[in-house]
Amino acid sequence: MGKASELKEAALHLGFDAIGITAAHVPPGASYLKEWLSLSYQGEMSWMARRPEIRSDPQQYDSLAKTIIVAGVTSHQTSAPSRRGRIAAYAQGLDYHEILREKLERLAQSTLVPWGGQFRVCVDSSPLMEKPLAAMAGLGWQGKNTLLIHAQHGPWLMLGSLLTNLEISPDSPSHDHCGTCTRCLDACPTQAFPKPYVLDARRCLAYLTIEHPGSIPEEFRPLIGDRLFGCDECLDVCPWNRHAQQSRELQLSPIPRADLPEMLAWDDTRFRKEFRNTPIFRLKRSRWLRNICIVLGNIGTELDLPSLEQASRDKDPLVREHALWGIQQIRDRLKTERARI
Ligand code: B12
Ligand code: SF4
Ligand code: SF4
Repeated sequence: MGKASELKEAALHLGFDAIGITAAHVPPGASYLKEWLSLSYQGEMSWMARRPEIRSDPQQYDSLAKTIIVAGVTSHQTSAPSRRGRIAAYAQGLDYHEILREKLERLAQSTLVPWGGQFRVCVDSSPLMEKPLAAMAGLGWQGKNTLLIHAQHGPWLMLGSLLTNLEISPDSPSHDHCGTCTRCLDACPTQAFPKPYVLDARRCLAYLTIEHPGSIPEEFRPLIGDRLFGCDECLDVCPWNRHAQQSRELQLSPIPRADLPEMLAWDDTRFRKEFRNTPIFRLKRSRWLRNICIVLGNIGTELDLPSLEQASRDKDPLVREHALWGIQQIRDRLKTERARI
């Protein structure tokens, strides 16, 4: 069996849902990164703007890299948790970074190392453009929502890579199958796509609820709806979901959560204890409570007012500000409802 086939068999054995191989070249479209940054679409993710020439060229990141093995695990969840407040599918269980990192490490130890190769594991946070590399490795194509669309798993693959100094025969790149579809562009609650295939992160609810550090601009707060963490709108509507199956990765299965008013009363120690090893942990208590206040402002009732009032006296000014907004939203709603009776 050739190296490529051996790698693929080992990857499927480890629970990866997709794997592809590409030479460590600059992916087509990488030059758009500079254009994207020049328009400030990265918002406050200043790490995205650091050394773009490295991010767009894997060999500038690791001069020994000859091959990139890109692998994915689907995060698709077919049932919705019963509690109020939605969390993006990829973040409902344990942290995918650790899950993928461990699998990639095991894949490398069982294949690349016995072949005499060196390797580097990259999951999300390394300066690489994972979607264009995955497309180059034949996993799928970058859709109009900018995500990597896999013919079977749709937009749900979470990606990770192995960079190696070995030469392994590459797969052929995939072609775009979006056709005339515009469902993701039409479904976006904030119109975050200035044009197909381009995302202005500053308008994206995933950015606003996860990456944005401070106060959330008021224009976006009602549009957040009941989203506590991330947004799956432009994934849910993709027709390439039709064959997508529930993730078989048990570590990504949804963890039961407390109700919103209960979490609003948690101190830092409790927050850390409850969310350790999950993607929510890196939000820290401040942003998590900020998000809960917005969601309660959008969907809460009179019964949620006491917990918001307590939060409006929190030691954290970000929490206080958003709690006051939430209270006002609920009161306005109650007033309108009473006027109607
Ligand atoms: C920064 C970032 C974000 C930002 C910006 C997203 C973005 N689209 O750039 C924010 C915080 C908004 C975000 C949100 C999400 N993210 Co994110 N994110 C990243 C990260 C770290 C870098 C992405 C990047 O390089 N962006 C820069 C832009 C320029 O790159 P690009 O989107 O590939 O750009 C291409 C096109 O836009 C096009 N293009 C750009 N300009 C132009 C101009 C013209 C004229 C044309 C024609 C084309 C064009 O060409 C570019 C190259 O192909 C990657 C991990 C990684 N290291 O790659 C994860 C990653 C992309 N995220 C991921 C996920 C899951 C999400 C969310 C689904 C999470 C959620 N449910 O809330 C959302 C989805 C939102 C969306 N529709 O993209 C996954 C995607 C997996 C997949 N199947 O595609 C990744 C790969 C993480 C991982 N390891 O799995 N993310
Ligand atoms: S994740 Fe949500 S807000 Fe962001 S681009 Fe997709 S639909 Fe729009
Ligand atoms: S919803 Fe349609 S346009 Fe958007 S990524 Fe899926 S197939 Fe492409």
